[in-house]
Amino acid sequence: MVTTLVPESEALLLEKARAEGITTGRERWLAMSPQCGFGELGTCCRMCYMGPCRIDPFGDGPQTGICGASPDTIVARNLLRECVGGAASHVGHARHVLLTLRDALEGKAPYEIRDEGKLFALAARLGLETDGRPAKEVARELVDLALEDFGRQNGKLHNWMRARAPAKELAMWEELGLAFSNPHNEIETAMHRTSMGNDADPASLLMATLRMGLVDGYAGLTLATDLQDVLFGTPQVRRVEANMGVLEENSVNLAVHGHNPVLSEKVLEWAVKLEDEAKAAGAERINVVGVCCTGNELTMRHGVPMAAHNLQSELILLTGAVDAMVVDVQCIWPQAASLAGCYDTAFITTDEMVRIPGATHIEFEPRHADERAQAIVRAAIEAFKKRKGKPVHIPNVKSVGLAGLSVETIVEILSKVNPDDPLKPVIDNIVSGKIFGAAGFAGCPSLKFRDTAMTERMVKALLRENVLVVTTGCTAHICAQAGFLTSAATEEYCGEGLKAVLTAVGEAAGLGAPLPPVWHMGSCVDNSRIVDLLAALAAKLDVKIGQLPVAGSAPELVQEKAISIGSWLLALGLMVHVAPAPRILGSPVVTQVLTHDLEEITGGRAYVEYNPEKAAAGIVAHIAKKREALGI
Ligand code: NFS
Ligand code: SF4
Repeated sequence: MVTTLVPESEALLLEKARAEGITTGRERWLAMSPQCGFGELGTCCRMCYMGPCRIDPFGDGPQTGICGASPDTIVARNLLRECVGGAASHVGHARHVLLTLRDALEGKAPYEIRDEGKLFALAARLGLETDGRPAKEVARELVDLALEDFGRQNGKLHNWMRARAPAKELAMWEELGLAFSNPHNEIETAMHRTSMGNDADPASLLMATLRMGLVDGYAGLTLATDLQDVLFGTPQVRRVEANMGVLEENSVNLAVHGHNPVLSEKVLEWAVKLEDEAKAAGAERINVVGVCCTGNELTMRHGVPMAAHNLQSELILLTGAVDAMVVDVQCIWPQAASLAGCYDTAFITTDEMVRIPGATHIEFEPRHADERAQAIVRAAIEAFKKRKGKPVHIPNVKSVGLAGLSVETIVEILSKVNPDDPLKPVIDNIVSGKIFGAAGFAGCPSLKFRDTAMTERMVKALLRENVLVVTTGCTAHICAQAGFLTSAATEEYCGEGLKAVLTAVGEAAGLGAPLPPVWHMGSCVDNSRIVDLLAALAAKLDVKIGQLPVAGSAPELVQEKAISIGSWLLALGLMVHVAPAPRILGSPVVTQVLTHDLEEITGGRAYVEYNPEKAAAGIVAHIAKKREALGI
């Protein structure tokens, strides 16, 4: 019997759903169980219409597909296609931000450069002349370099990767044939490669998977984060609130959900500008709250409350207090639109590519951003008028915490300890063992692991062992809700060494309290910030990232995007913990390579463990091994 830890706030809303005859993901998941074993093992092939083919894992039935494809081929092809799905999402996101910046520079979209410092720093890394030049001129050249990456057909190295990848790793990737030129070519080739009758060699398919991880890393995550900082500003530390209790009964509650700050920044801007209209409608104010990653974007840059992670995107609607949920791309459950229809909630889709039955569509393109954002905010005010005076069920729970820890802010905080060499105190404390190591927690909340609090228990177990934790994505929401982004968490959960370091840094930085033990570094695209931080530490020690005493974890894997981000981390040489197992176990070769042999090639290794305490212990053991190899 597993002890379930459904938070009280969620339990009440789930009960409300049952009473109202509404199903949530939980019921749909139970109805789906047991889930298909062939699917879980990755040995179901649908690449052609002689199939679908599936491999009998017990050895009695077919051991190859009708065309003779082995389970290794089938699994490796499926994995690469998952990776393509993830990379395409992030590359699409980054390209959208890029085109917005281009349009803004041409005076065609109402956005401006908010962070010239970041622009000039990036431009310098890309080899552009910056001295004494106007920001706009430099930005135009920066945009051209990024656009060139999407059109190049001469096979030359991707500009952004060349400028942003750590040198030692880039050299390794070029040697291994993992460097890429044009992300769109890679995505096309991967789909071509995996279609019926092409690549059947698991080794070559796995290399393509790692290369797709790099496409995600540099043409997706890094490009998106870099340009978002230029357009919207580099995040600064701020105090934020989290959980569904941030909704306000008497305000217009406008939830932004999805990923792209090009939309949510404008919605926030107009929510402030149109506040008087909300007041005229009888509301106290307009309360913009964040769901999932676009929530993290606004949290990091403006301190907007983090209302809900992905799994709570249904629950928050059950409160009846959300006047509008406006969504852009990725992680949006179609069910949310139907659920919104049970209340006075306006469910608004905005991207031409994301249409959901039951939703109101207000197409949002950057060129008409102001006009469309006003329409969205006004739709929320109209919905509030209908909802006003009706009972709502806002759970009385919220937590507080610090967010906004971009690499720039972390360096700024550390420079209070050592102005000349900000990273030195971290390195010294790693060497002394006070900080045993660090772990990056990214990804989603999964129904399969929420009730046993997989993420929270892993984080607690690691902090006890003096492992510092950084986090992004919906995992950051989980950590915020658990109270991990606070000074109190340092006192409560950290081992003595880590506690001492965080206390000293907190004092030096003028917080008057310890620094939190879990650092909120942003959205899922902001995993690029984590890699930047690791790259800076590795460069200082003159080692590869894979030699550092660190590991990554997607403790509650849901999305294909986690597969592509994970592939980037594996290419970088990191150990990546994941649960549940990726769909590879039906292939002895793929399983062996990803969990063992890869360590000899890039240094990376996938590690599957479903038990939170054991998973944390596995990470600690890995960190210990890395420390030993470094002689510390
Ligand atoms: Ni990341 Fe963000 Fe959340 Fe998971 Fe979805 S919002 S991009 S995929 S569910 S963390
Ligand atoms: Fe079956 Fe081969 Fe077709 Fe896949 S490609 S469905 S294994 S025949």
